[in-house]
Amino acid sequence: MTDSWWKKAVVYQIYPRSFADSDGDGMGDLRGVINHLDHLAELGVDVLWLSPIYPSPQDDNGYDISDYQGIEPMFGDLATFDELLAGAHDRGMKLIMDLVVNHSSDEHAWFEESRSSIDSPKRDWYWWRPARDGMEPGAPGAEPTNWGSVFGGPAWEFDQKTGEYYLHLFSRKQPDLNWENDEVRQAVYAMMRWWLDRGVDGFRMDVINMISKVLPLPDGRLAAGSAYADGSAGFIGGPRLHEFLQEMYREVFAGREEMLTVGEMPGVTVDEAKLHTDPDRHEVDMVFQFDHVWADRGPDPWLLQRLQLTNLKAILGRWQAGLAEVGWNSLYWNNHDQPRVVSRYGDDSAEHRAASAKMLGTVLHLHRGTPYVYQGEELGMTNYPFGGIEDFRDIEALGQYKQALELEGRTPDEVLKVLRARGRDNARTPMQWDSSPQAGFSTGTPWLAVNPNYPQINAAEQRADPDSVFHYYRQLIALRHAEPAVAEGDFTMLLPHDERLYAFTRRLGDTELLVIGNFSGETAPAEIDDAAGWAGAELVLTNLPGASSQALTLAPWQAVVYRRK
Ligand code: TEU
Repeated sequence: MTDSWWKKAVVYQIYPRSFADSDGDGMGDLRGVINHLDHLAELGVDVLWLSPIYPSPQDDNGYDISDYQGIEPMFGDLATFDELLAGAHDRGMKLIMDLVVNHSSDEHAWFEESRSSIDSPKRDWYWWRPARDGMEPGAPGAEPTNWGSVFGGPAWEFDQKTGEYYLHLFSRKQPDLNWENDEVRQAVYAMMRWWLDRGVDGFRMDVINMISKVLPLPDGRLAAGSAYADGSAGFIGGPRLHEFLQEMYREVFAGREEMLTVGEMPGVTVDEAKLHTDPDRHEVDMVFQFDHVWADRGPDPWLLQRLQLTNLKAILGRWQAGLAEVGWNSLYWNNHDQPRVVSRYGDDSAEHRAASAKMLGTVLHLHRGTPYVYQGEELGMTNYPFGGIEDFRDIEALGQYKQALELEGRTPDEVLKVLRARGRDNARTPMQWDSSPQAGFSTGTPWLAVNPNYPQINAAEQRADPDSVFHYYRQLIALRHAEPAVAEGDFTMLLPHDERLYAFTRRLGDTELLVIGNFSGETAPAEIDDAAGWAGAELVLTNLPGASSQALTLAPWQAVVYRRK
């Protein structure tokens, strides 16, 4: 889109079921979001992204949609939604919706019709296939391909009624829509236009790089010790993906220049992302890539691997360089699928939590790209102290646990260790508003337990404390708005081999910024070539003002941003 207002914007992600509960049923809702719009306006964010609020059986917390043009009753109704949209717009914030169209719910009318018979006019709207040649339909191993589902078990569900299987890359309640079918695509575009006509400002597109499948659907590679194959070569960045996104642009976005579109693309490469985000190609404004949140993942999914800072820098540096001239990056540490970054790449101990949360925010927000803040990140919220599997609610955690134990010979201990550190429920515990019971999230019993650290970590306390993570995030966001070099400047990575310091410069015209973050609990000198040239530069921002007397030697978890002209 030609008007790139989103280059200086910051997006805030709301996970509605965990944000604020206005009616005491333990589940967040739209009225709860309305009640807290001032918190978001005070933070200074430009755009709100709402995770799915459509009618849904909630098998995957709303990423299984049974009606694309309505509101889930437990979240509210369309009138409340319109009020929320107006409330955001009144405060100068835009609002984007989650678009989940790789799959629908199995309870969507489209799928119910599709599964009703082999001759249904909507049969071809989903991926129906017979059993593997010569095998008994429904028998173990007779699935049309050997693909595993992301949430454990096979990616195919046998349907008794018609004797065929349907594809579900995620849960069996999330059948994949068949984007080869023109009617499917037109139905999706019509639905998108309906929301835009209602006033929404764009979409975050769920796993949008999986909508085009390789034909015929190919078997995947089966790794030693896994029950099912990784089929991703058959559906990530498939042959018609660019064509579909360009068609969507023409059918939905052309002529609506103020929109924001961000495609969630697990496994996308830099080269592909450059094509997707080249403004002249009219696909999407930016993509979510995953390389930097997979940086602490080894070949064995059930073995925790520590982050190597040099690896993180190599990854993000590659993305910065790759999209420097053409295209645009999105920047995130957190979302509803990731553990809390302060617990993951920082230090969530009482001593270093606030400093490391601020340092991580600094490094991210000073990159070139559009930063995303996930609810609670602006407070430095941490992972939850999960015990056994009964503490988890996430379908991914439960499904993967079952598969690992039942089919892959893993022990509960080794799997739980990884789920506690990396599981998605870490991000999904209720937002911590104040120190009243249930952190002010709900007067009832929250659907997922509140983190017991809420008396120490909550919004009310941080809004009143000028040194809090909240006020530091305010400053970061304000800096992007005020300093063009943050939004527009070029990016140069420094110290690629340093295991403690993350350092880079940004330059726009005569203005140059130097950003350094200490990813360690040790004091660390930044041995950059041009150290002398930075003596006397203006210290624009630091998370540890008392520690900054020694220029370019950083205290544990310190971050500094210098500016010179
Ligand atoms: O997630 C896509 C995705 O790839 C996830 O599988 C993610 O990588 C993984 O869960 C990390 O542990 C999107 C949504 O963000 C997620 O919440 C949904 O469950 C999923 O799509 C299906 O809609």
